[in-house]
Amino acid sequence: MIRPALLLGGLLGLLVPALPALADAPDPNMIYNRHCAICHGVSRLGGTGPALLPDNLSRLKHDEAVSVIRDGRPATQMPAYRELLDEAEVEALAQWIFTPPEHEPTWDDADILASHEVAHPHGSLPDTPVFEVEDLQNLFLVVEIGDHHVSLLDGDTFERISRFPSRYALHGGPKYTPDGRYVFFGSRDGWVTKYDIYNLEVTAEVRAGINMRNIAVSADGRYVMAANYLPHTLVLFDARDLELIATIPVEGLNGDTSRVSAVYAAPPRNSFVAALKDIPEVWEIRWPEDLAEGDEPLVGDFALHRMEAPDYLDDFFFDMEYRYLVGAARGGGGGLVFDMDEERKVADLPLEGMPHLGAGITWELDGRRVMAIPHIDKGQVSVFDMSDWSLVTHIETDGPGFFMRSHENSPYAWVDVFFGPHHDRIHVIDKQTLEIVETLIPEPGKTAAHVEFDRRGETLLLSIWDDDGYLLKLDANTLEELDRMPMRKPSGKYNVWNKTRYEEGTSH
Ligand code: DHE
Repeated sequence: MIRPALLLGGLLGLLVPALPALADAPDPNMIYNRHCAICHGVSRLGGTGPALLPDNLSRLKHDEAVSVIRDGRPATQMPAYRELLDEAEVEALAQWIFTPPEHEPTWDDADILASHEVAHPHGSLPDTPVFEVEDLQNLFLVVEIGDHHVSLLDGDTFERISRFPSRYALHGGPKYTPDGRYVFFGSRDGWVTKYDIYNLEVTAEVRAGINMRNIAVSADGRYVMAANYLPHTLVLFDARDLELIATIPVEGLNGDTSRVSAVYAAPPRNSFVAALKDIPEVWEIRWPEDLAEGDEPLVGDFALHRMEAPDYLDDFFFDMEYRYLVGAARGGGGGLVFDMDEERKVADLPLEGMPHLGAGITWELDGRRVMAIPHIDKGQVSVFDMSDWSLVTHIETDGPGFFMRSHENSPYAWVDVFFGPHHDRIHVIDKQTLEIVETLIPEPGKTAAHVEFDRRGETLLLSIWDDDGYLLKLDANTLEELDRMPMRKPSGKYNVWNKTRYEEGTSH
């Protein structure tokens, strides 16, 4: 059984203190308190603006930080400070936000509870959608990271039904309830947002941590689990109004605490499975199966099962039955297959470098099931036979890739070339011959990445990953261009049907 929420704050220890400011040099701490703290929060933890801590800013380059402080960020509440701060002050501030704070910040149950807001209690909004579409299961959500918005599209007409602001820097796939009515978003800063698609309204929000990786929703749609890097916790919520059920401190059998790389729902097992970055264990948390509709879930209803893993495992891919997990060993030590029923390693996979297992997909090839995964540091897609985990082939690509996608009804698998000089290319792989049959360059110089199919696998959307980007709509069979839909740096797209049915061509 999980212990009731324990907090790690006091145990986390100190980080390297910031260097004292030189005489006459601008004092970024003072500048921050005067100009920034009101939005970005005391201790840089975030408020209406994002948290300004090095780990939360890992995707922002120093020069971008300078220009955001100086010139502001269009379409957000971040104003330009060029009139108020001189160049040296802007520079000092930009450097300082990338410096670890003197004391590692904490986020405990009191903080979680204080952040919790319910705009529309569960069941208080009408059950009939406020818009008309042919098929509610064929909707798409598109995350636009350029100005932190989300668009809702009709998957038949591809008309935009709504566009609404999101928390800063959503990451990972939004997770739908099984009926597709509600969706939960997770932000890098730890915010979990519940959105009612039928009413086009945010219904509840809560901040689960300071630096969060992703969220998962139980197969029955009743629980949401958040995975944090900081603090070292998993946080469990009641999905109805995002009420806190428990904070689970992640501490290994050896006494070390660990960041959580990601948490996944494993529907056939009625459990959440967590990948732990710093301890060689896999955690499984079973949700209660027999709770009546109106019953309040209690901490004791959830069972934590720790499995000792043969290595530090990061980033998971699961077989369709959720018996086996494929994990990447820490530090590029290859991949391995772990049997969660027998709690033992059953195979090593020849995966050097950094496979992106979370982006893996599967399909049938000559009567056997294969899985394919791209690599973040190598121009290669690796294909394995899942019956005996033998290598089928490595498909050479034009550079390291991030995302793969296909659909049961599509003959093709798509992989981008996210990194390196050829990031504007996207490969189309024939799922039977395992050969690249087409390489598209939709917009020379601009990253083309992340594909999502409509529920039937007939039409697909591809992101042109740019502030002035767009979604390219293509015929999934002929690859003919059908439309371009302007979007602000569209990243992931998520079709309700494909996601709620755990379609084989999509990441889970
Ligand atoms: Fe992601 C999913 C980890 C960087 C965009 N990313 C995921 C998931 C994990 C993960 C574990 C699956 C969680 C889920 O969907 O619930 N991502 C990581 C990293 O470790 C990495 C390499 C480094 C990091 O900073 O965290 C990383 N990811 C990025 C980016 O830089 C991307 C391109 C832009 C961004 O928004 O930060 C990015 N990651 C995405 C997207 C998904 C994702 C769009 C969902 C893909 C899907 O189709 O489901």
